[in-house]
Amino acid sequence: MTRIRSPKFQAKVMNADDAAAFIKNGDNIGVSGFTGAGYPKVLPGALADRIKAAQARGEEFRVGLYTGASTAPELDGVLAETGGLSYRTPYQSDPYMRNAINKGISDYNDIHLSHSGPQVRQGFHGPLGVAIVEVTAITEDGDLIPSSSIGNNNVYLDCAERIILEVNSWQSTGLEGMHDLYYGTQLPPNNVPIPITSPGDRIGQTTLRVNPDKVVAVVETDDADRNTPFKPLDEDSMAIAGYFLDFLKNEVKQGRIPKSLLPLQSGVGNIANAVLAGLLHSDLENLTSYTEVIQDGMVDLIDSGKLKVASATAFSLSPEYAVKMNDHAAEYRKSIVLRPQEISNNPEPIRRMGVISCNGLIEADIYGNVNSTHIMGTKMQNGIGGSGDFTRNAFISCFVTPSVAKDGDISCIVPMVSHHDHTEHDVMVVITEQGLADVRHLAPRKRARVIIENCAHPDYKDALLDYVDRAEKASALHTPHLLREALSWHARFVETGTMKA
Ligand code: 0RQ
Repeated sequence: MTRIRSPKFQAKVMNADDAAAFIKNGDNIGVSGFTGAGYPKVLPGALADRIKAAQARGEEFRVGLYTGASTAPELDGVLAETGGLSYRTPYQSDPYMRNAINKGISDYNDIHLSHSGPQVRQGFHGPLGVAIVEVTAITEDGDLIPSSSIGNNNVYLDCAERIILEVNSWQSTGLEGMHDLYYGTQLPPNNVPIPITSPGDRIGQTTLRVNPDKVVAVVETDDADRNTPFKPLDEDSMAIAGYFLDFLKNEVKQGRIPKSLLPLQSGVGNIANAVLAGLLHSDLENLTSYTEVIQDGMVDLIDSGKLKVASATAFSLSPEYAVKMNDHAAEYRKSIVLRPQEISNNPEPIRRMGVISCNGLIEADIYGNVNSTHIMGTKMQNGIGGSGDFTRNAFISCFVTPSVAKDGDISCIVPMVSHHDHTEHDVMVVITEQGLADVRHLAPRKRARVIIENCAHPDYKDALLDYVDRAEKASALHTPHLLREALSWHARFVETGTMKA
């Protein structure tokens, strides 16, 4: 049966090249896609060709790209490669995109994921010319069944002047009913409380609304989502996961959180996956998750019966697990809710439900400040993503990282972070393969000792302890620092290729 059940939309079916002709130089484009899920598969390539053809004629053709979060080479990659992206927001992680950002070819506005939709809706970013949104199907009534991510799709569909839909028959029809689209949120001063008190609460409708008069083109595809397999769990990831799980169990033992924990948020990547694997082999039960992305480990937890319900905005699955999800989506939708990112990452339910957050970092300093985004303080890696939304509002906020990077030449625990994403006021627990620092009740001087003793790599421990000893002797301030020396660790790496003295 056709996925385009409304005759009104069938009349607008065309190929990707013809659809791309609706995009003009200078447009801001709001595109679906969150990690490797639910991004348009064929339109970006057709747009890239259009940009390259204009460049060959010596004409300017540049567009601004708005997404849910990072996407895939078929979207960020092909467009960034042309040099035709004037602006990019929010999170990205594509090598070509990163290069365009760090070379100053594309302006990057690294805003919190929960802010990105409302800011577009409010008009802070100017008009949105085009929305390009992948959907699973279009109903008889002209409603859109979302695909493997929602991200900012509701906002882009509401705000764009022109809309191009990609109907992807690779996406499972079993996804119908898994999504929860909340249209109650309005902009200030008309906001009302978001009625979520438990991760599985459904508060909206299962389809995306769209004004059919704004739809200029419908394109069909059957290309698969692009997801990368997870690396096999290494020793360091397993050690980090072990410390995190021991910490959670002790919180339960102390009576600070319930036996079923509190809703868990887990960042992307291998350490996060190791944490989920650790939960699978633990005796914890009746778990819930209020997070951004559903990873392989969460699917395993659902299969085992340990995870009762997971709320997110997207899947971030390996190819093997994406196929499994496609085959069994109708069953998984009993325990998975996909929401717009302005809801999945909204501070209000995160704070209300007391989420336990766990995210990766690039470096943490001895006082608990965290840099999640900038290599050596200047080069953009990916972006803040949802880490700020969750960390700032979590009941317990945790960060995980190997203690060293680049084969030990860089210590991820430093005297002072070279860029600030999460302040000491928001960071409660830091975990490396060396151990765990719970700094919730500690003043800065005590925090420094605990972070160095528990988290720093032995190759850097003495130098860090020496730094705090001398900083404390030199000044009796609340947060002792030797300012001239604080960032010299980074300078040393830039000059010599290692932070080792
Ligand atoms: O470099 O790629 O050249 O090998 O940084 O580091 O160890 O592979 O770590 O993939 O877990 O990413 C913070 C970037 C960690 C991620 C970050 C180098 C290292 C490597 C990547 P190479 P790893 P991960 C929900 C939450 C922000 C968004 C977020 C992230 C590369 O977790 O983007 O949390 N977080 N979202 O060698 C210099 C250091 C370094 C360093 C690592 N101290 N100095 N280089 N590297 N530490 C998800 C979403 O929002 C969708």
